Amino acid sequence: ASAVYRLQYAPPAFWIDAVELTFDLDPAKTRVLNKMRVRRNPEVAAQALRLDGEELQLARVQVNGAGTSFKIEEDQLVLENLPEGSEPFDLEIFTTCAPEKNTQLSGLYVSNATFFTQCEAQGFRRITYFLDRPDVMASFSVLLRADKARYPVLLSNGNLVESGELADGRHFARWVDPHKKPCYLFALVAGKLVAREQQITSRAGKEHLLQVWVRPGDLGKTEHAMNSLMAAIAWDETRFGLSLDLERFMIVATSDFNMGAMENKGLNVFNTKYVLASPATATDQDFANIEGVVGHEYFHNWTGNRVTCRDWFQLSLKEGLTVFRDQEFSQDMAGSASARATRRIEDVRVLRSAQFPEDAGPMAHPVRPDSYVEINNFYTVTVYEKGAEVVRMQRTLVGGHEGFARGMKLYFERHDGHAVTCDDFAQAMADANPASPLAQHLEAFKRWYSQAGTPRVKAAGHYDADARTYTLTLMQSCPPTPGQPDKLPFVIPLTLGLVGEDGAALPLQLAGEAAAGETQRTLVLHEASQTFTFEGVAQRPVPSLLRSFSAPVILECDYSDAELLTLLAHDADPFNRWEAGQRLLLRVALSSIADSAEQAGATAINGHIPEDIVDALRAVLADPQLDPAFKELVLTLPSEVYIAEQLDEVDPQQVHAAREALRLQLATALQAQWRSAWEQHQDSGAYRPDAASSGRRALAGLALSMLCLAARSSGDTVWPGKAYQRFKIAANMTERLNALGALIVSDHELARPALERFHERFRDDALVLDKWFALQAARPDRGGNVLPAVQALMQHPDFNLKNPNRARSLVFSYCSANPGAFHRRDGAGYAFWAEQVLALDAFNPQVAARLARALDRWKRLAEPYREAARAAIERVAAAPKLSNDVRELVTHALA
Ligand code: HT7
Ligand code: ZN
Repeated sequence: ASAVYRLQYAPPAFWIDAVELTFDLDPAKTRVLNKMRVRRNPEVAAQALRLDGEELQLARVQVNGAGTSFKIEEDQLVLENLPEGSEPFDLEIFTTCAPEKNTQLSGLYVSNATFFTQCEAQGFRRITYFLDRPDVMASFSVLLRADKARYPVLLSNGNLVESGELADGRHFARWVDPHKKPCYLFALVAGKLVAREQQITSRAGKEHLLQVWVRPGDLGKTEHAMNSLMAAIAWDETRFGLSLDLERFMIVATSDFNMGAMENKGLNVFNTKYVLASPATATDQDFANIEGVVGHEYFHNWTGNRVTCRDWFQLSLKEGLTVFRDQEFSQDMAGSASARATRRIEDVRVLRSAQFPEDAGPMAHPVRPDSYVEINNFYTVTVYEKGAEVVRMQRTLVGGHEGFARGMKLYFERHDGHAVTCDDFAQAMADANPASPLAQHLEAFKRWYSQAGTPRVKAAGHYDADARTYTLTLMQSCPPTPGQPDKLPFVIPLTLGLVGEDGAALPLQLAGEAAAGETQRTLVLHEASQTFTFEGVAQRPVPSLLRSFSAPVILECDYSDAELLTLLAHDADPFNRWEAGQRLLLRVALSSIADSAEQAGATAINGHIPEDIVDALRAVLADPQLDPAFKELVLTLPSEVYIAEQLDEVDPQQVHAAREALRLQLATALQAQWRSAWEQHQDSGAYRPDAASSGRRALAGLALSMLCLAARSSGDTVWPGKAYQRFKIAANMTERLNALGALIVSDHELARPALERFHERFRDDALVLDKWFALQAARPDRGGNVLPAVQALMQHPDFNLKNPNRARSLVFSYCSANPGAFHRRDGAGYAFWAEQVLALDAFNPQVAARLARALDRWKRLAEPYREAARAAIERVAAAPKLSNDVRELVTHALA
């Protein structure tokens, strides 16, 4: 397949104003009658109508009620003899498809005897012939007909306008969507489902019916999803004045889904993982994820559905903005300033451990890509998470909440009901805030959309004690990325403070300014190098730069350990307090790796965190003023991926060994504090998933695993015994999994019976079984034992590669979340990866392509890993039959 280019965008030659779809649902052969009201686009030269279609059986085509000539060219139905002029005409197409054979889970498919659709990005063409592009927006009317006993519930977008009985035990339902939409937002669901219902009245006084549809046994696990939906609706009304524009809003859960969820208008389809939760079966993380994903999909109702993308290159227009909105929502739901900061740290951790590597690898692409072969490969952390940071920077550059709200208002005034571009969004933000730095630097700011790669900002400060000035020079650069050897400067909002050695927040007064007494401000970098001089600086400051991670950049600053310890102890910005701790630990990890590299072949690495750093971490752990969630983050070492990102050549085993050694040192050195942390943060009362309670459980969980780890080296059996006991009597899944994880991480013999009990108890709960598989795939490797265990689990009766959640729980957990076990010197992990990519690709290319990304960064691996990784990728590339999805990725990887 060939690439599509952003600059080749051309408006459609025809519009489809309205579509009436009739489905006769049958798993083996579903019949689809598609009646469209079509007209020529007067702004485009006359040409043939080319409709997209994939794996469809075509039975009939009629124009204005009469047969017509047509051609099939590749995956398009081509109609040349259409009425001329601007009058609309009726085009009727009758096709069939086979939902039960649809293993790709794109288009119309069957899961657990229920019909579902997934149309984004290009799944609608697998249902009927259509102009499958987001800038063609039509009114949809949908008639569903099916056997009533097997499919008692028939759902589609919009309002149910009619339903009733038909002959032969069949029934029907007609749904009309009051809003025009692109076909990627179409959905239908039919099966045996039940709903939790909630009637709400909006602030505007309108009544709405909310429904969460699930399989009958799952109704008891829908309360949190419903609460999250109600909270999201209220939040969007309060925060942005955006209300629900439908009488009915439905969420439906399916256990077979390629991604997390889908924002179809009024009928969101969700992976069960992001709907179902009970204290006994879901962790705090699951509860938080549900809140975030329910919010995300709901927020798309405005950012994505009311205003949609002109073409798929603009994907971040809806995804970056909606991730930003869901992150803000989750922060607001977290409550306290400290809990908000914790959420921010968590989001930045994802960005740095997933997006930064993407931006530095073969798949690096701008937030608004310039070309693609398979659009599904561009649902990436760059488009989503970096895209959200680009929106966040715009908020900073228009002065915060109020300026941003003004920009959003103008964006909707200008573009409601239209398909637009990332430029349109930034333009609205700037126009609504004409005096802002965003408006001043708009063209340069938009390089965040067009240039790939993570910028580096090098900071150098100089304090002149006599003049009481502090001069800060900031230099930016960005490494080359595929197809973009040279970069122009970015516009970087850099929020900073100056911290005195005594911990005081120093005033920030730039040369020539009147004293305002502010202790935090945002500088706007827009040149390759800029110097700022602060006056009236009474003592030597430690610069606290990039507070709250004000831009997605790598900040290089030659901090001494003492300076970082000052920030860790005193910075008023919780993000930078955490960051200082991470910098200290990263530095130690990197020097251990360098030492072990010098003693070639060394496998045992001793943790050597200097005593003053251990003391500082001890102080954090023991500080009664600090939130438990924050402590847990500070005491968690940088991930192996993040450590590896700092190296030019990576020996994953060395990275793993270095991190393990530091963990063991922290476990042992802080035993007394871990003990108190465990004792002080025991749950009492009913389970609540709020940020404060989750934070306590997170710290208790980390403490328990550290205590078990320390016990492992001392031979003590008390803590593993306690962990096993807690595992057995745990009051909720978070505690149970934390206890089980502590036994697994310390490789204690009690892990085996615990895993057996866990399986026995939860064997009928698919989402909990996923955790059971994931735990075993991500366990620490001892002498190469994880790969054979994973291979054995592939034969387990509960394993099923065809179910994406199960595949992710075992195969992805091993290949992507367990570097110490995956990167084997014998290359067997990579051979397993190649086998699984090919096996998945035969029936579900989207999922296969996700797994294919696990070896993106192979070129940085040291030998013997690099050669083995290359061989595995080449093996995939040489497969006789490969999807476009996987082909595009391996081609980039080998380029
Ligand atoms: N907008 C949704 C994207 C999505 C998707 C894309 C490709 C293939 C399958 C998919 N399922 C959902 C999800 C979201 O960002 O809200
Ligand atoms: Zn989204």
